[in-house]
Amino acid sequence: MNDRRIGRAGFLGVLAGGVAGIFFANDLLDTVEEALPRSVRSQLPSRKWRIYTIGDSIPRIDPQTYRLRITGEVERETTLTLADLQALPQVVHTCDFHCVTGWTVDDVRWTGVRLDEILSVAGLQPAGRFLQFVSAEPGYHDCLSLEHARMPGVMLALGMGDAPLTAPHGFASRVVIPQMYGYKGVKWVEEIRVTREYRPGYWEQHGYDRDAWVGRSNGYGV
Ligand SMILES: Nc1nc2c(c(=O)[nH]1)N[C@H]1C(S)=C(S)[C@@H](COP(=O)(O)O)O[C@H]1N2
Ligand SMILES: [Mo]
Repeated sequence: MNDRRIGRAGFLGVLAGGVAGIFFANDLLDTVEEALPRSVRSQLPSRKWRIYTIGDSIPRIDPQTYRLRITGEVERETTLTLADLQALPQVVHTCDFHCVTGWTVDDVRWTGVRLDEILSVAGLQPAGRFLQFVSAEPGYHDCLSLEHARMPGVMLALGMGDAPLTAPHGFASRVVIPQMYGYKGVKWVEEIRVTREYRPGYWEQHGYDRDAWVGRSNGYGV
């Protein structure tokens, strides 16, 4: 597989091969959109979420038993409950959301916790340079440098709009990186591993860029 420029067909081909779940909110509208040339489609008003999983069901996480583990290059491996996360300083950030396959949702209001706040609970070791986010969905994970984890708006989101995340959108927590495509934003996060080396994420193992800059990666503009 071409490792730099994978078109929409390539992405969907991989999805089909991996029996991924795509749940369309409105199949008819999608079909119409798909039939249009990309140049026209990109001018349509926005638009709606597609819910993605790599498995065949949506993980259902119990708020009472949910735990986030902070492991690896930290001073103390730490386990946080949802209440612990909610007790950390909360931030709000509104930004557009872009999937690399070409769909966008405008003005998403995320609420959550900056990654540095979470790391400060466990204490970073100097050798730690990357954060690997591991999903409760088996097989899905991604990785981010500490430098990129400190960009504006980057957070572990607990809420979308005025409400907690819904299960399809990643309850209890998901990664938000406004500057990068959606595949970097792991849903159903249950572990943050601080690592010395970059560990390529699920889509990166299928040829996608590790730094998924919106508009500059994978041959897509927005
Ligand atoms: N665990 C997990 N996280 C994931 C995915 C996934 O399949 N599994 N898909 C990613 C991709 S490609 C996108 S575009 C967004 C989609 O977010 P949504 O499902 O809330 O619309 O989730 C990202 N996070
Ligand atoms: Mo995506």
